[in-house]
Amino acid sequence: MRMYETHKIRKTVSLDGMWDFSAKEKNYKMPVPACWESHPELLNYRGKANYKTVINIDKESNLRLVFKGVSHTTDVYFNSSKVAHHYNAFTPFDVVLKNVKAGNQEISLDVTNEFSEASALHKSNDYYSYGGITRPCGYEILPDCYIKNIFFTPKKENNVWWADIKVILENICESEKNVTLKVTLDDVSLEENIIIKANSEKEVCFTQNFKNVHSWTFDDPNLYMLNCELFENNIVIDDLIDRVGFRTVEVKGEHIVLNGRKVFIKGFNRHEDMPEMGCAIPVQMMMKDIWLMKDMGANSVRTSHYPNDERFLDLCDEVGLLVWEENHARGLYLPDMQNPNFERQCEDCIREMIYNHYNHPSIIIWGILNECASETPEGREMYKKQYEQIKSMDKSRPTTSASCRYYEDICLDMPDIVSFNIYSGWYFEDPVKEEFEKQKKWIEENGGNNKPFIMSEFGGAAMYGFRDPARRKWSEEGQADIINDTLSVYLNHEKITGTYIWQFCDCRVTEEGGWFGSRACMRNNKGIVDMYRRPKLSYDVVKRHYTEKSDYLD
Ligand code: ADA
Repeated sequence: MRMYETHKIRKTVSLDGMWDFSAKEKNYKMPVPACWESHPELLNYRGKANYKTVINIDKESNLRLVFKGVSHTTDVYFNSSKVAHHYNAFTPFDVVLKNVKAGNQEISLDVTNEFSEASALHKSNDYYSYGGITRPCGYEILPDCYIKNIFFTPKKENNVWWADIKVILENICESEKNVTLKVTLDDVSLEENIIIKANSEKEVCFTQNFKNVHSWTFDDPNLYMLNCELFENNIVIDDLIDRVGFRTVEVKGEHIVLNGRKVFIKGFNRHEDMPEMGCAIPVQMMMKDIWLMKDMGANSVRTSHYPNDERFLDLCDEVGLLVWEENHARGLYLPDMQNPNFERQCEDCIREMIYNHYNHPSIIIWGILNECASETPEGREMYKKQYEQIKSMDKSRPTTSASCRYYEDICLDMPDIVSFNIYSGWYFEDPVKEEFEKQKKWIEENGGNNKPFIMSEFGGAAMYGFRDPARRKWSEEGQADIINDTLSVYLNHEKITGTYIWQFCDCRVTEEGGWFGSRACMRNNKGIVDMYRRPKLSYDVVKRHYTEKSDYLD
């Protein structure tokens, strides 16, 4: 499920493989993880389906079922009893089942990718909501008392690295437990004896310095294994290993500061999408995307518009690609935000995103609510709640939101970083610099002054292979011109601290909802590479600009 071993003690079993699958009153075998749209009879299927598999447990045990992503809504059954309901394709969830008897056990998932009022975030949109168990899944055998999670927060004091380490333990049995927690990182080992009441959770906190570690930076991404082990009567009963890095990210005036140095973010927006595979992207293709982005000189990726596969985040940690990760919400107007499920579904998404992704050093920004109703007082309340929720879970990273509510946004005082999506040369006719400066002046007068500013989306569409000496819109030449004109201004403007090109690769869009009118071939064609990752003419333009621009501003 991850790019490194997360347990050496706890037994973990992958459930990736072939599952029994039924949809449209037919039975199939379906690979997991995969989107069902990969099957020739389900290419456009928006509906319900069922997945089943059987596991064998050799002795009575506690089980933890783990699903890293099911698109987009599922009810999980264990031997016909419903044990979980989960909404949102893009966040992981788990189910703990106590005292499961030895023998065969059936796991069954009813899954739907349908749009209705029940789904406030997955809806007809400028990307595709696929169906299926689209990310890895598995189960674990848990002892009665186990390590539920670890939160690692690095900090630097007087030139020495420190970290706050919070470990969450859970006792799922009916009696009190007396355990010892041992945490090891590099040459440091910490230990604590803990009494934990029946059926309860306990937080164990350490603050520790680490004299011999090296910083995680995007040009030298040093990673360390954080090994937590739990002992009962001197016998190890459980473990949880996470991988961490020592880095700080701060906002200072108009700058983003990584490990004390002002950085310039050169990024791409990326959808998790590929022909044939939909959003269930294999690791080697994730890596190819990273190679391509890095080849063009990028140092960052924005996970537009939802939390990403943890393996992708692991790879970003490994190669030093900075990540803006955001909750799931794109282009929602006030009536969409007033869907009775909206607030709860956003809250769940943010909680699951931060709870699971907190330790990735590559994540330097939490984003929310891309292009939502930030121009309305009702919308402002929801932005406020979401920023507060993020800060209550993580004070160590700045927040932002990509806005398109030009001259109307009333939320610019709230995020740490102001971000705007401005499509000069595509949706906007005015010259790039004038358009930006007009908007920036307004932003500064309306709550967004003295904060870093990120150009979070800009670009234009090009159909791969449509070459046009007249350099018109939709041609590769036309796109290359837009990218050249915008990057020439944005990379050299003292008021801009980062750019995310819209977008890395072309992506499939939903057919319903009128998208066909502006999205040739049912795709958003603003990719610098097409959906097969073939470079368009603008590839070299980005590469020239991004590689010439330094990562650091000081
Ligand atoms: C918006 C939106 C993107 C995409 C883009 C476009 O800025 O945030 O998801 O739809 O517009 O291509 O128009």
